[in-house]
Amino acid sequence: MKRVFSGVQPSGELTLGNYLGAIRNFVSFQHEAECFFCVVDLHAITVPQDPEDLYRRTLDIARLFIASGIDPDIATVFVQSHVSAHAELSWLLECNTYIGELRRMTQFKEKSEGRETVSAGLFTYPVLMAADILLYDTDEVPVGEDQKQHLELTRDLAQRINQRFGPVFKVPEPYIPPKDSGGRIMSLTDPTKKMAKSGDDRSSIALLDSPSVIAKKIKGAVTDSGREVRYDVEEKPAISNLMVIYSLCSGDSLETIADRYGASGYGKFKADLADVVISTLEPIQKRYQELTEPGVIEEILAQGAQRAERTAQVVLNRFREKLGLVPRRS
Ligand code: ATP
Ligand code: LTN
Repeated sequence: MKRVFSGVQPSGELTLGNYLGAIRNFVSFQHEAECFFCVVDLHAITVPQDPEDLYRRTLDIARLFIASGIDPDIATVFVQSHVSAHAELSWLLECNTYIGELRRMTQFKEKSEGRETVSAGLFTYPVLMAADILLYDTDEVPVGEDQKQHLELTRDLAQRINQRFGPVFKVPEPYIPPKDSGGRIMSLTDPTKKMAKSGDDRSSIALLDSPSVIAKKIKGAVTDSGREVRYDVEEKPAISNLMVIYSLCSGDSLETIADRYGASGYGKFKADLADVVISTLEPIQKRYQELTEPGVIEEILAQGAQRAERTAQVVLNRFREKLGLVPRRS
C-alpha cells in the first residue's frame, strides 16, 4: 500500500488556506494509502513561540485534524517531538546537505527577512522536513505549493544518499493541487501574498472563525477594478482567488460560478461566498466542539507516536548501518 506523510506547524490558528491546500487532501488520502499526519512542533520552534501557546496549539491542531475528518483508527496522527528519530535523522541528513542548497531556499529568505536574529534551526528547517518524510518510506506528500522547493530538496537528498551509500531512502513525490484547485489560496487583503496563519487577522479565515466573523472578513476582502465576476489571475487576482475558494467549498466549477455571478456584481457574489464557506466549516467546527473529553486527543497522539516510532526506527537504523555507526547492544 502507498505511504503518505504530511505535517502542519502549530505556529498559529489553522486557516482556510491550510484546509483547502492540504488538510482536505489528507482526508481523501486516508482511504487509499497508509497515512502519517504529524503536528510538527519542532518546526514551529525555529522562530520564537510562546510556550503556553505552543502547547495549546499542538493539541488544537491534532483536534482539528480529527474534526476535519481524519480517522485516527485508519491514519496515524502524532506529534513530531514524540518520535525522537525525526531529530536524529535530521542531524544525519544535515551532514549530507550543502550550505549552498539551504541558502537557496526561498522560505528561509522570506522568514528571516526583517528579523533581528535568525536561528540556525530556521536555516536547517528544510532538512528536518526531509527527515520527516524520508523516515516513513513515503511515496506521496500532500502539501501546498509553497512547499515545492522543500520537496525538491528532499528528493535531492534521498537521491544523493542512495548514490553514495546504496539504496537507503524511497524518493518521494509531492502531491500539490494546481493553483485553481487550492494549491495556493491567497490573502484576502493582498492577493499577491499567500493566506498565512502567521499573517494579519483580516487577511485569512481561521477554521474556527464564527459565521459572523467569516461574513465580515469576506465582505471586507479586497476586489479588483470593474464589477464582473470572472476567473483571470492576471487582471482579476482578488476575484479569481475568491472564485477558487467558492469552487472548492461548493464543488461548482469556475465556469459555473462565472456564469452565475458574471453580471450580478461583487456584492451578491461575496454574500453567497460567505454562506458557502460558513457551511463548509460548520461541520468541522461542530465536531471540534464535541471533542472535549479530557485526555482523548492525548491518547490518540500517544498511540500515533507508538505506531510512527515502529516504522521510523526501521528506516533510521537502515541509514545508521550504511553510515557505519556502531549499533548499541541491548
Ligand atoms: P506559517 O504561516 O507559520 O508559515 P503555514 O500555514 O504556511 O504557516 P503550515 O501550517 O506548516 O505552514 O502549512 C500546512 C500546510 O498548509 C502545508 O502543506 C502548506 O503548504 C499548506 N498551506 C499553507 N498556506 C497555504 C495556502 N495559502 N494555500 C494553500 N496551501 C497552503
Ligand atoms: N514545512 C511545512 C511543514 C512540514 C511538512 C513536513 C509538510 C514540516 N514537515 C513534512 C510535509 C511533510 C510548512 O511549513 N508548511
